[in-house]
Amino acid sequence: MSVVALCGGVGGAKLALGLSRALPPQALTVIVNTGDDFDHLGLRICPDLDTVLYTLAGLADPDRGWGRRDETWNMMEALEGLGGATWFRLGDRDLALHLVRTQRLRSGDTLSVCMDAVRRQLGIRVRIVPSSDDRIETRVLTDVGELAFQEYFVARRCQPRVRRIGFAGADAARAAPAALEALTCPDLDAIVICPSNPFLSVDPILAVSELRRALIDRRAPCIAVSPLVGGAAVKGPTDKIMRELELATTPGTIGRHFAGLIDGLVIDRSDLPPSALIPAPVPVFATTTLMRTLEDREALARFVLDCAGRMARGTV
Ligand code: FO1
Repeated sequence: MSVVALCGGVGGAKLALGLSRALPPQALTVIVNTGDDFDHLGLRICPDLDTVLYTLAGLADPDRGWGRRDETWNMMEALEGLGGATWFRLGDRDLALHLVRTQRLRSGDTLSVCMDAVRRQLGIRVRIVPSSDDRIETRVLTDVGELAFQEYFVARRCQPRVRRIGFAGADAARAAPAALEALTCPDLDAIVICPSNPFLSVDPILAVSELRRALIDRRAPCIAVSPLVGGAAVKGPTDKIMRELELATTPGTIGRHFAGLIDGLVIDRSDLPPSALIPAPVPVFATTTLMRTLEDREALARFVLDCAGRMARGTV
């Protein structure tokens, strides 16, 4: 059994956890967005990789959606006292990961090697792989100018109106070796696009041409899970960005956004229109996609894998 999940931050990480419990963990490879990554206080920060890592290690803070549980903020307090930048909050325990990663990268490790060492150290058997070991920077063009991702997302709390989203460095970025290998392996059974923000979290992964090509030439069914519930994002600015890009906040938009790359779309029952006919280019499967509990995460994972299995057998 071999499954690949494409994943961004918190929503994607929840389904990745569900998949890790519905599968033999070593059968799952999670390819994670690196467009949010940036250098801050001399450290290399990789938010979506860390959200997936902490989630799969059972260390994620259940409320914040990023960083570690049982966190303390003494370093932040001391930094404030020294007039340092505190707009982007780094917890004391979380800091250890940024220090280890930054030291490894400076010693010549690729991001893939670094994350593989850290996930093994934390006892995680799921492979956690960046989309690329080269730098890709999500740039958000807004009504107040072009913003770096964390400036848009954290400093300005997603308030500016989005006009266009770009991924600096993506054209030259090579796919991370383990990501390309996972997507092109002969015994691949399913590809899952997790319910992350398609525009901010999935597109930077697809901007890596080798990964997009591997999806176009896929050997296994690819199922996308809509991040919308009732036409709204569960968390984050997905529906706000859709409105600002003048896109309908419906599953049809999600299906069209991934046209050519997916074979099925999983949506929440609340997004079924009265006609139940979704103008999506692929078969649509309705279920409950809101994941409140661990059981919800696993149930959605099993549902998605069942859809992929039915598509592979041609029984859809
Ligand atoms: N998000 C915030 O809204 N405020 C923060 O202070 C913040 C700090 C932070 C530190 C480490 C980390 O891995 C993620 C952090 N995030 C923070 C989340 C980050 O902005 C992510 O890029 C988003 O969650 C989008 O995926």
